[in-house]
Parts: sequence; C-alpha cells; structure tokens
Amino acid sequence: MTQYQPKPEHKFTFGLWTVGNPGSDPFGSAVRETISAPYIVEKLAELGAWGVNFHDNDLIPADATPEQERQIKKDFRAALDATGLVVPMATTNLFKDPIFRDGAFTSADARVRAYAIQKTMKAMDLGAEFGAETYVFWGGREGTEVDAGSRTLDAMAWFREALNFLAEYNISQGYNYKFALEPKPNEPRGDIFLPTVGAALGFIATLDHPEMVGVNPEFAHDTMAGLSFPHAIAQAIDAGKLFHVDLNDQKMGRFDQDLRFGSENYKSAFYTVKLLEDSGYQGPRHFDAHALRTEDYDGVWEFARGCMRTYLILKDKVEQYNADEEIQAALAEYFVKDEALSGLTARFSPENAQKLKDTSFDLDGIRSKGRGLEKIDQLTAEVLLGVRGK
Ligand code: GLT
Ligand code: MN
Ligand code: MN
Repeated sequence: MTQYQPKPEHKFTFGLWTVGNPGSDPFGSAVRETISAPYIVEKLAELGAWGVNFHDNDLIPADATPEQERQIKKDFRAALDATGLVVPMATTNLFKDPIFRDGAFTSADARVRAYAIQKTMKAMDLGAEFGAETYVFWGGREGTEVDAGSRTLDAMAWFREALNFLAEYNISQGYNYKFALEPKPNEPRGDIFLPTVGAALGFIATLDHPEMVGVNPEFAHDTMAGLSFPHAIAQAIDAGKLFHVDLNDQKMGRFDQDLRFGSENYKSAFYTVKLLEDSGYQGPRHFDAHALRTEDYDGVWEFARGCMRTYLILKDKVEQYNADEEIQAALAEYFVKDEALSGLTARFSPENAQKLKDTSFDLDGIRSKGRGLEKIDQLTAEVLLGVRGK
C-alpha cells in the first residue's frame, strides 16, 4: 500500500550495523555476507529512509591504512551525495576490541580510559566530517560480572571525567554535538553501569555541561528488564532530554533481541509512537534492530521496510485514536477537572495551603467510582486490531 510508504520527511534512520548485521551470535557464525556502506546507503535510500548512522569502525575498519580510509570516505560520501541520505548520528565502538574487556571510560586501567577518550575524539571528528549532530554513548562494556575489583564508585567518577573532557572537546572543535547516553541493564556485561533512563538522567545532572547531554533510550533495553519503555521515554521527554531514540522490539526477560520494530509488543509500540508524535519529538526515528538470523538479504530489506511501515501504521492509529469521539469522551471523563482545586495546588502560598487544609472532599463519592480504564483500553485495542471505522 502506497499509504504507508516511508519518505525522508519521516526521519527514519538505520545504523550501518543494523541492516549490515551478518547474523552471527555467541553460538554461531555469520549467515550473511558482509555488505559495503555505499550499498547500504543505496538500499536504505531506495526504501525511503532519511539517514544512516555509524560507529567509527562500521565505516573505517580498525586496521584500515590511511589510503584505505581515504577511499572508504570518498565512496561513502559519493553514495550519500547520490542518494541524499544524511548522517544524523555517530558513535564509537568501545566494546569490540579486547582492550575494552573490563570497561572503556570506566576501566580500572588508566591507559584504557585514556585510549577510550582518544578513540572517541577521533570518532567525533569522523562523525562531524559527515554532518552528524547527535553523538551516542552506549557503554556496553562499562560494568561488571563480579564486583571483586570494587571499582563501582570510581567508575562513576571516571565516566563523569570522560564525558566532561569530551564535552569540552566538542566545544573547542565547534562540533555542536548533542550527546545522548544510551542505558542498558545488562549484556554484554552482567550489570552495566547507569542501567536505566532514570539512572542516566540522574547522572547527567552531575556533569559540567548537563545541557549538552540527554538520553537515547532503546525499546529492547527497558523491555529486557521488564520495565515499561513508554514510561522511560515519557520521563525523558518530560526532562527535555529525549535527544535520540532506538526503536526495535523485544520479549521480556530475554537476551537483547533487537527485533523488528512493532513485531512483538503492539501496545507498547503504539504508546511509544503516540508519545513521540504527540510530544512533537523532532529527532530521528532510529531503528537499532536487525533481521532474524534465519534470513538472507531479501529478508533484511523486508525487515527494514517493516520497521518503517509499522511505525507509519501506528502513527496512523494514533491519529485515529486522537480523533475517535468515543475514546475522547471516555478520556474526558477519566481526566477529572476541578479548576478551583488545581488553582490551589498549582503553586504553594500560605493562603493556598490554608485553603487546601480547609477544603472538604467528597471522599466516599470519589472512592466508589471506577476509573473507566477497561473501556478505554478495549477501545484502544479495537483501534489497533483494525475494527473501529475511521
Ligand atoms: C550495539 C548496541 C546498541 C547501541 C549501538 C550504539 S551498538 O548494537 O546493542 O544498543 O545502540 O553503540
Ligand atoms: Mn539492543
Ligand atoms: Mn541501541
């Protein structure tokens, strides 16, 4: 259906590491051949994506010679120019090299910490060269399996030191990046530092440049831990800190599956899209997911198309929900308004406090009335199941 055709204006992005994922896992080798960055750019543009993101080593292999690096950049640039695809986000691979086996910014080895900062500065240079505006920090190796080294408290200080250093580097180079911390509870480490959106937000407030730093929540990461992704992004939006978002899907309590967006938890995916659309989020809709290992490249492009189509279908459902008279009437009852009381509680004053103390409530009346959520939830389900007319 052309109705759900992705277009650049929808701001859909993929990482080179997502559609380029060859399907290896801890128990099995790759099932798909490696494809080049220019080819990925071409395919994503054909499918209607807006942009492509990368880790430094997705684009430039760690062992590339300067000559190879020049050629890779030239070919990548040519593919971007030919297709109009943009690079909105870049990041650093601080997890693959064995040097990061016990952390990067939070390694107990000062040499590793310094090298991680050096590698990130170079990766920031690379991202800026291609116009990236958001810089993601996913600390996959920043954590522990055993706390035997007792570095948990130092780790926070070292993480802060690294981000403060890199924020100043950002300013000194005039890159104007927004930094986005990506929380994850575990995997590959047993316990990753700053495991949730709330933990990251608390930490950001302790940095030298908190205004530069926000979060990049990922659907799978909260879902793995049994947490609500819509609640996590709502908190990020409320804090003015939703700088980027990683959309995918996941079964609760599993390893990080990075499934096609909307393939598993329809209702949470719907509320995710609703929050992004209703709040006026302007950033990229990034799919940090990959095709099932069962698939060949036909399946990979089906997967990529599916992520975008499902987003657009859910966006359509959000519009339908927002315009549905019965749902809106039920919501109007749910949100009980009382101008006089809201006026009292909006701001403290000694007068308001006294008036509030003197107020008597119809407690039994309030207690005895149900909230009507069964009806609202069923109506929502019926919108999603496609049985309510527009
Ligand atoms: C890795 C991780 C993702 C992060 C990527 C950015 S790398 O694939 O699982 O959640 O967003 O570093
Ligand atoms: Mn993930
Ligand atoms: Mn991610």
